[in-house]
Amino acid sequence: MPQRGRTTSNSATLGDQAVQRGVGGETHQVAGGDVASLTTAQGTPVADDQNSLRAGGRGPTLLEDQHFREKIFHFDHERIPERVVHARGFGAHGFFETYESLADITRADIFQRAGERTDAFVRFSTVAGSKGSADVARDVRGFAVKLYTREGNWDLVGNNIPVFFIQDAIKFPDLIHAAKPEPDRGFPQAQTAHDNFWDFISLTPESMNMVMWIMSDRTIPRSFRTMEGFGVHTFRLLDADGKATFVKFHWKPKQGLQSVVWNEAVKLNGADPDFHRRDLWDAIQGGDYPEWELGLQLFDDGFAERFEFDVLDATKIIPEEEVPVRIVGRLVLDRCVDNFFAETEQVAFHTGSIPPGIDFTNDPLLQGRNFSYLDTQLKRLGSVNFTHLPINAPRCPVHHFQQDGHMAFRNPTGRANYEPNSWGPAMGGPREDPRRGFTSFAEPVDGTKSRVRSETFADHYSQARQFYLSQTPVEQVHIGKALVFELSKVETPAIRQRMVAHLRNIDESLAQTVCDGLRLGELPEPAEAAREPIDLAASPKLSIILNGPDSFRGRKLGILVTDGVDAQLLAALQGAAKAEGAKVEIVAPAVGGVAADDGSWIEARQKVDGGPSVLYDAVAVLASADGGTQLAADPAARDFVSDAYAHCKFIAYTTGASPLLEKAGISADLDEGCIAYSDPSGAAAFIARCRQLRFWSREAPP
Ligand code: HDE
Repeated sequence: MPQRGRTTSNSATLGDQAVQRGVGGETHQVAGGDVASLTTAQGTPVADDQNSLRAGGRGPTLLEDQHFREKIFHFDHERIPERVVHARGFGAHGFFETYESLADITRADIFQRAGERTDAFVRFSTVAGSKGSADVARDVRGFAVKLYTREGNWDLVGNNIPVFFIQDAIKFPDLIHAAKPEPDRGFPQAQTAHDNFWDFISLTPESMNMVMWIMSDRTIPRSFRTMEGFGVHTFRLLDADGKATFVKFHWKPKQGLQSVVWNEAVKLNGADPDFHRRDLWDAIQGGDYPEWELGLQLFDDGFAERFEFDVLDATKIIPEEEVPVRIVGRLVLDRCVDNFFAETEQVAFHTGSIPPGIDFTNDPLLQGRNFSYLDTQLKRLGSVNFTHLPINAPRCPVHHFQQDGHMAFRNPTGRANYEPNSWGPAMGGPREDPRRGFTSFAEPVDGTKSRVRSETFADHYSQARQFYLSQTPVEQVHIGKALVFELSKVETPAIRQRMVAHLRNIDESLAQTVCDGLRLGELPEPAEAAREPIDLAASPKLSIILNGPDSFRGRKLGILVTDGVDAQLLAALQGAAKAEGAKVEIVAPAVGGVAADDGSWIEARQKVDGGPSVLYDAVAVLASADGGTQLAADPAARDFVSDAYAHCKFIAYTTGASPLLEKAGISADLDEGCIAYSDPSGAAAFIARCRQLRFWSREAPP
């Protein structure tokens, strides 16, 4: 952990020019030892930081108080513009490790040597909410990776969903305006459940595949650690001879996929608006470093020609069953930031930052993004020199003739600031390098200047149907419920109607479910389709439940205890969770803890109403007979078990907990997901059950 008064590792890379917080060079003695002398930003030691300079004890403040003036001036300018999208984010450092050389496919330096590690920084985010919004909003998650390669930074600025809403970047401002708070009232915050969003979507058939994804549990991930990441667009890899291979990038979480359920998400946002960032912080600080494997879908022109859809259309996936994902490396996040602002807030991603060996395609969304990100960095960070900030600075040599501008930290020395020049190798500065330098794929380009959408982008429903049909029945029910929830918040009946008309082209039974859920009465006529949808084979890789983990590792068990708790039962459960690599949090009627039956004292991490079961992947109620009766009288304890039950969690309980289960209304419905726990030998079996994460049959589809 950084300490005030010491350089953060981030600022340390600035070398001599580092601003060292509170370090004035000089120290002085206070009780307990030497401390650095507080100074102004100009380095002047400060004698009194408690009182502004006044003319007399009750007199006016004097303008000449430069310390006061500077302190308030700086404070007044602390905020920089938040990102126009992806404002709420959380970042961490780590590394990428290449498994094998891919020299036969790409000359990208990062993929040349097996076992080599490259520094990485990842920022996860939500899209629509502002910086202070809640983590578990229903939203797409940004998954932006900066790889500090030896031949320049590579920013793979992706999402946790492999498709996007729109096909052409020119629609991006409209999409985002529609999703963000409505302009007259300034709400709702971090929600798509409002008229403007669904108005735009229902008038934009190309968004239908994305609609299926965002209404699925993909938009309410359990953790950043349990989501996939996708580069979304088709890119190119180029080998040393300039030969190109198409590629789509995937990040596969080693933790397995996992999401929460909607009712849980709603409650989580109240219980812990920082749920996702806290989870990542805790995991990394606890040494449980999350990992993703990088997968490539590689294909050639022949496949691109054969494939049913245009590989330049970012509203489409290429099913893994058609082009398998080749795993080529891993990304490990092993270090939290030292300073949130310096790193997570100031990090500047740009899709245009790609090293030699990687190239773009003509995906019109990608082309638009390449234009946009530099602009946004200038607006947000205020200078063309944002690459001088330590978090953005390449970790390879940088030589060029760009100069000056606001906040220039890296300033070239010597006389030459242009080329060609005749100052010779020693004095003349850098020169272009035809061998190592970046080259674009030599793609012939010819066309009539026009504003047209290619016919090959016209199918808007087939992959939406494929996504829906690839889900398990439980997941299909969740999609239906999410649509009913969101459209029920829409006040204009015609918009609800228009959406159901689209759903009829995706799946008739889904359309009927949503129609019934909204009590629309008659099903509307199907929306007119630019191209008739076709039936595609289901792709099991699209389901979260089918791609979950086979372990409870990295998950969290909440144990609700009372005075008189059986110490042996508790210890056995804690031991079994630890053996699995899971975390345990003790919840009690008071945070001070409880007295166990053997006289030992058990400290709690949460008081029960601050530690609701939504914070945990599974729960146990270890109550003594008296304790169970007391818990039964506490509404927060009743919610603890009834929510855990409603969210299909595994529940272990002692006999003493019976009054609580009774009062919470679940004792008559106890199922195989509720496990009586009266003997320490049952602990391992309970944790083994938790590996399934949820007891889904509890919410069996009707
Ligand atoms: Fe972005 N996007 N985007 N985007 N995007 C930004 O850049 C933009 C798109 C994504 O953690 C902005 O620095 C346009 C797709 C992520 O800092 C901005 C279009 C995908 C992040 C911008 C898109 C993304 C951003 C706002 C239309 C998934 C957060 C602040 C074609 C593949 C990065 C910023 C971070 C951020 C523009 C569409 C991912 C304004 C014009 C598709 C993960 O430049």
